[in-house]
Amino acid sequence: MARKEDSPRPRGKSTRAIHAALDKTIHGEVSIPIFESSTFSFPSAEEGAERFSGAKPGYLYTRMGNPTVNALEQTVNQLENGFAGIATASGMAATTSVYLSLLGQNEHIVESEVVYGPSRIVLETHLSRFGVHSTFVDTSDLRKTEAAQRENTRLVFIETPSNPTLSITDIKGTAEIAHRHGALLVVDNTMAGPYLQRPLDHGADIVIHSLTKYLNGHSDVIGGMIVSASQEIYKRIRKTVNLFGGVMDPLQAWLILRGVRTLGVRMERSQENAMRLAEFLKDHPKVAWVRYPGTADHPQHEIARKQMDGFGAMISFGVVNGLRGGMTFLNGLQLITRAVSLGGIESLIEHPASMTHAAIPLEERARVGISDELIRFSVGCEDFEDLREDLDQALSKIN
Ligand code: LCS
Repeated sequence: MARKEDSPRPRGKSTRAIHAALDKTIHGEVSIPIFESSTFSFPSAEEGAERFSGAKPGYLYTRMGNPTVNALEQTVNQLENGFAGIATASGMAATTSVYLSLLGQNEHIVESEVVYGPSRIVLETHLSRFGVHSTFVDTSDLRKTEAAQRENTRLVFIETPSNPTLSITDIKGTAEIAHRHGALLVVDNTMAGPYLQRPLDHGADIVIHSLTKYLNGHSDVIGGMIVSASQEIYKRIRKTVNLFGGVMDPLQAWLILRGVRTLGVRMERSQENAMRLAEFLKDHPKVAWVRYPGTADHPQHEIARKQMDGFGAMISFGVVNGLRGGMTFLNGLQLITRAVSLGGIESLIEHPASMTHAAIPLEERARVGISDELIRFSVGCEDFEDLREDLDQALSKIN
């Protein structure tokens, strides 16, 4: 159904997730077609030149834009209330494209000290080779973000909730600091997703996603997205992505579009499971501690309440007997799947210190709270009772 431009109020987020890609249809299709075409013909030589100069709209070549990929860009952009989206081959392609677009030699970035491991490693070991300077701080403390600003700071990059410690950073407060120092704020919104958190509404300039997670939701595709708040930022990043070439292909976009349509129901269901399981784990004698933004003892619970529509479906916890207890527990699970990644319809569980965050040196992991005993649990949409029973029987194996 075509969008009603004169609609008196913005559509709700579930409606947008379902309908945004189908604003314009060709034959009344209800699922977007997969445009598997690497290039697009021009009706005349003059029109080709006009499309290349930007004087006329129209597709040119799939690295620079494709209707199926564009439908996904439009959908995520509408969910994030942005100016425009740029789809990328993976979440890491989104992150590195933002770095490469907005950082140069002798320029500086302030980043959350706890982020998905590779987002940090790529700055420390690769962008550093090109003269980019980085400082990693606990951005859940705004005073630390403020103190880390330098005259050449161009970007502040936060991940909230953070992977895997689930720390929450105040987006509005961080945006004010970044802007006062002439820097842009980038938020990696992968761990919450736009159904629960829309950073641009709180003053961020750019949102990035690993679409591999909640937006796709079925653990079958890799993808990324960059949503910009303004045309100027969008144009700078679009140029870089087109030139460096880390773009998404149409089949990838179509699969993710199919996943996005159920975003609302998946988020509601997995979040409800997570809230109940966090309570269950807290009371379990074999569990040493639990971190979930929705419980009142989470150190930034009040900020989460202010800037999120819900507390999400990720839980971090430690079991008794440290690493050995954790390994016994993980090996004892029969339903919950031992695998990295998150945000799928199925529950996934992993051990960050030896898996997703293993490339960060031990002392640094310990300093920032990625302890050897931390277990990261991405709660899925299964029946609560089955998840509870599986956790319970695996925990009972720890001695
Ligand atoms: N940002 C966050 C917060 C992530 O968790 C990930 C991947 C990425 C960016 C990168 O996205 P990708 O290139 O994989 O699409 N997180 C993963 C994780 O926790 N386990 O496996 C991958």
